[in-house]
Amino acid sequence: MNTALITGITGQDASYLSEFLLEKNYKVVGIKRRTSTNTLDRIGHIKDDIEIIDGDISDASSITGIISHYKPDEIYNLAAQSHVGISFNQPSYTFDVNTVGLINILESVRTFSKDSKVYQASSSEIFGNSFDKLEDSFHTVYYQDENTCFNPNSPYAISKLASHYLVQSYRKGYDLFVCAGILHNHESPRRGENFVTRKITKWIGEFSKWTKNMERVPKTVVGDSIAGPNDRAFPKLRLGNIKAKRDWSHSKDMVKAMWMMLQADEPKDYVVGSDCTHSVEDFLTEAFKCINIDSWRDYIVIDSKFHRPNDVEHLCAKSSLIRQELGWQPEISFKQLVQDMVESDIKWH
Ligand code: NAP
Ligand code: F7E
Repeated sequence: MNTALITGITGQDASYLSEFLLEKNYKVVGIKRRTSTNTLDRIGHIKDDIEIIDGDISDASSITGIISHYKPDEIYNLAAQSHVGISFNQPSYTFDVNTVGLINILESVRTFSKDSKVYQASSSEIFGNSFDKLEDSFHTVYYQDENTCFNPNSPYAISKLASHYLVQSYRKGYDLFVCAGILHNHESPRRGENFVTRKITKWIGEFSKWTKNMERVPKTVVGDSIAGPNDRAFPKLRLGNIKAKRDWSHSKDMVKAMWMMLQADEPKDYVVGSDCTHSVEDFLTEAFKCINIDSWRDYIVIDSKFHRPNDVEHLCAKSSLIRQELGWQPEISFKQLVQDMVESDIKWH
């Protein structure tokens, strides 16, 4: 039985990856950091099938102890301060977790467990606003692939780019099986509530509950709220840059790519995504359609609080390399993803 060690076991991707690896009969060991409240919600249904151990990737002794003890066949480094907006306010912490954390893992592998294969969660954010261009007589497509220049513009992106180069350095320098997946955005009903997609679907879930027994959906505005019957009001959804475009996939599809990269003959870095891009406005259109509202602009407010000092305006993967070389294919469309998230948030509230 193969052993897989997953850092960030309480996160979105780790929950789907754990389900995927358990199906494949792996022994799954997950590292969970110390928190004052319970963070096992996403893996509650499988927690008895996983070995969960306390640890923090920013603490070298903690990671060395774990890796030298388990000598795992595969290590998936998913732990991160993963919020781009927050990284502007917490840059050193972001580096401690996202960059120093990886050094702790790679040093432990190099010293105590040279045969462990390591997957590093890189990010399309490392491209920043850089893209390549494909033109034919009908379309112009702006995309990022393995040859696109890196141009990171947030502390998060810079911490992930430093880690990306660390992967290449340890692979070349020490002949370790280490690879990085440059994953574009991926979401699910388990997505953290302060990322834009989940923020939208969670609001829709709460709004649907509020309007449940009303004859028609209200849209009269009083200040920044929507006025309902009997003087009741519901706050509008507050958002930042809704023109930004992202390549959104389902997390379930992405965790398969992570595993495939560790089954390859050679360690290599790949760009992964759906190869389609949508704006936050498109996401709003699709999500509000699920509750039969076309005029979503009546229900939102643009709030400068959610604007970033620097934002990435356009991300779109060109993931032909992983599709050709490893046979990876996404199965869940953008529309299905949005529906899955809205339905789940309506059920939940
Ligand atoms: P997520 O839901 O935010 O999960 C991050 C996990 O890291 C959580 O379990 C968190 O624990 C844990 N963590 C944070 N600091 C830690 C520390 N010091 N030691 C140990 N664990 C720590 O992120 P995700 O969406 O699943 O993403 C997984 C990885 O892929 C991340 O590295 C992210 O940066 C990267 N990535 C994500 C996307 C995306 O669109 N989702 C795209 C590209 C790359 P708590 O539960 O206690 O907070
Ligand atoms: O923002 C805009 C925001 O925070 C998407 C992480 O998983 O993917 C994720 O990073 C876009 C940005 O994700 C709000 O300005 C508008 O343009 O959902 P997000 P992200 O920054 O793309 C990458 C690939 C990762 O690696 C990261 O770990 O939406 N936006 N209004 C907003 N964003 C948020 N969070 N909240 C708003 O109210």
